Amino acid sequence: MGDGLYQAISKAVTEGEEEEAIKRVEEALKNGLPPIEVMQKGIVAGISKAGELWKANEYFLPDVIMAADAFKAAMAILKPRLEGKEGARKGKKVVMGVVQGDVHDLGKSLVIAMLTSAGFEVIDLGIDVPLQKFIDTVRQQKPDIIGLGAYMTTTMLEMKGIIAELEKLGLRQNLKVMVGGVPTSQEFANQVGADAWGRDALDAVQKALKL
Ligand code: B12
Repeated sequence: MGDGLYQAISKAVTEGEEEEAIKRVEEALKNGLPPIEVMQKGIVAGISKAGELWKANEYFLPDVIMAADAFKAAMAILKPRLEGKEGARKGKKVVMGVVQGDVHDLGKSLVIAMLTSAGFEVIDLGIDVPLQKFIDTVRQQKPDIIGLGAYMTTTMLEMKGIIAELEKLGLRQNLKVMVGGVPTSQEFANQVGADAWGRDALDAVQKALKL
C-alpha cells in the first residue's frame, strides 16, 4: 500500500497537482506511513523527476515552478509531523541560508524541517542572502552551526567568500560551517574550508549531530 501511495504523491508533485499531492500526503499519514518516507519516497522523488524532465527538455520552466509549488504544499502538510519529535539537541542553534544570487529554496526548507525535527533551533535567513547578512547574523545570534545552500555552479563559489570572511573577522573559532546543494560535494566542502557537507536532508542532520 505504501509504495502505491508514494508513487501517487511523487506523480502529483511532478505534475504540479497541488490538491492531489495534499490529499495523498494526508492519506499516507492517516495510514500511518512514516513521515520521513513520505518525504523521501514521495515528495522528494516527485521534484527530482521534474528536474530530470527539465534536463531532458520535456519540461519547461513553468512546469518546474508548478512542481515546486506542489512540493511546498505537500511539505506544509508534512512539516508538523516531522517537527519536535526528539528535542535531543535543544539549545543548539543553526543559522541557515541560501547564498546570494540563488533562489532555490526547496532543499534548504527540507534541511530545516529535518534539523528542527532533530531538536535544533534553526534561524532561516531565506534565499538570495548577501554575505554581510550571514556575517551580521553570526555576530548577533552566535550560532553553533551555519548552513549554506547553493544550487548552481554559478553561485556555489559564494560560499568560499563567506567562509573566508568569517575567518578573517575571527568569527570561525566556535562556529562550524556546513554546506550543501546539488553542485556541491565533499571535495568542494574541503576546498572552501567547510567543516561538513550534506548530501541530503538526512545526511545534513547526521553531520550536524556530529559537529
Ligand atoms: C525546482 C528548481 C527550480 C525552481 C525553484 C523553486 C524553488 N522555490 O526552490 C525554479 C523553477 C524557480 C528554478 C529556477 C532556476 N533554476 Co532551477 N532547478 C530546480 C531543480 C529542478 C530542482 C531543485 C530542487 O528543489 N530539488 C529538490 C531539493 C529537495 O533537492 P536539493 O536542492 O538537491 O536539496 C537537497 C540536498 O542538496 C541537500 N541540501 C540542500 N541544501 C542544503 C544545505 C545544507 C547546509 C546541507 C548540509 C544540505 C543541503 O539536502 C536537500 C534535501 O535532501 C534543479 C535540478 C536539480 N537537479 O536539482 C534545477 C537547477 C538547480 N536549476 C537550474 C537553473 C539553471 C535555474 C535558473 C537559472 C533557470 C532560468 N533559466 O531561469 C533559475 C535560477 C534562479 C536563481 N537565480 O536561483 C540548474 C542549475 C545549473 C547550474 N548552473 O548549476 C539546475 C541544476 C537544473 C539544470 N540541470 O539545468 N529552478
